[in-house]
Amino acid sequence: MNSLISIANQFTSVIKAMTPLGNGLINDTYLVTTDTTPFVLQRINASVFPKPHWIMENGLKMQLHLQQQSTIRLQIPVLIDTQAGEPYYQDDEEAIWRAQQYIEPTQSLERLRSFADAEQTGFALGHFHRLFSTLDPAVLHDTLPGFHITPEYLAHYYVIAKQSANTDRDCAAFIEQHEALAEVLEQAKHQGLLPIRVIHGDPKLNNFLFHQHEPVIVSLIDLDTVKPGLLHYDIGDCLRSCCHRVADDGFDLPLCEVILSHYLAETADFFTMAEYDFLYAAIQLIPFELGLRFYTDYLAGNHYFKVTDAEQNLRRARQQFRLCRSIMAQESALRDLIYACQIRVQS
Ligand code: GN1
Ligand code: MG
Repeated sequence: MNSLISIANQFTSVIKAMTPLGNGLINDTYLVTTDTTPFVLQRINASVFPKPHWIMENGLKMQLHLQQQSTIRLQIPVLIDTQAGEPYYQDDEEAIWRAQQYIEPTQSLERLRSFADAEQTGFALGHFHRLFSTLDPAVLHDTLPGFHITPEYLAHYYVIAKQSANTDRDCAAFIEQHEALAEVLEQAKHQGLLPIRVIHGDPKLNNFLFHQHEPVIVSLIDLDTVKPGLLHYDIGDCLRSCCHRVADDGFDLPLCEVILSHYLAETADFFTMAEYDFLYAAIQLIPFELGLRFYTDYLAGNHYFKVTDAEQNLRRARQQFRLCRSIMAQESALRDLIYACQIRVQS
């Protein structure tokens, strides 16, 4: 704790308390209470992000871009300099720490409470994409190379699986049976069918901050993976987290329809025909990809995602694969739903 406090002291002189914040699986996050404004302090996981200072450089470019936008309906947390005027602090072990604005009064949800929450989530993701649709993605660093490149996760899985004795037959069979999925978005990207845009990278439900007393989203946080990519990674990730029914790992179509229609209402004027065409593929792919990532990490000894026990990543993988099965079982209804949303926003 002593050293934590000395790190927080790099950003402020008076610290009243420091408490762990959120449920992130990668970085270490703390809420720092001071005698004035509280802030969020994070240690960036350098074994995941190869060049942590790029995250800060991207953050500054995003802030500049937002200052030029006229209507912004989401607060994007502002980075806070160290007392020495630096954008981050590097400790004796070379770990990078950064501070940012704590947005309140807000709460983050693990489950959507209502269709009104679903409307908000769809709108907020669409608004984020809209705000950054005019920022050239090439000006941003790729903070996490290979992120959401499913064929690379698959190739890595096969290397790890060969060396591991812990094989889970169901997971292994599921991956083999559906490995063709891995190519779909990357192929479309390489063929130039899907445009590269600025993406959030990790828009799962608990990264949307809802107002504490009103059913309104005020912020979208966790901007480490904002970088060039496909909107489809984000749409797939948002829907896999929001529409995941925990009781049976089923995919909730009515919630999906509400999220997607509010998302598309916000993005319709720049969303291309091909982007509509690949929506189903994305919704199916991202749970497959996350299951593959969890299962590979389980086989490799749990070095990437934080775990509480050695089997947690295996359980997480099974959940994602069940969710993926549920999506595939509802393919035709989901395709109809996507088409209905498309027609609605285009008419
Ligand atoms: C990781 O650390 P957290 O929870 O924000 C992961 C996401 C996964 C998510 C699953 C950089 O995000 O891709 O969807 O866990 N982030 C990274 O809970 O790998
Ligand atoms: Mg994250």
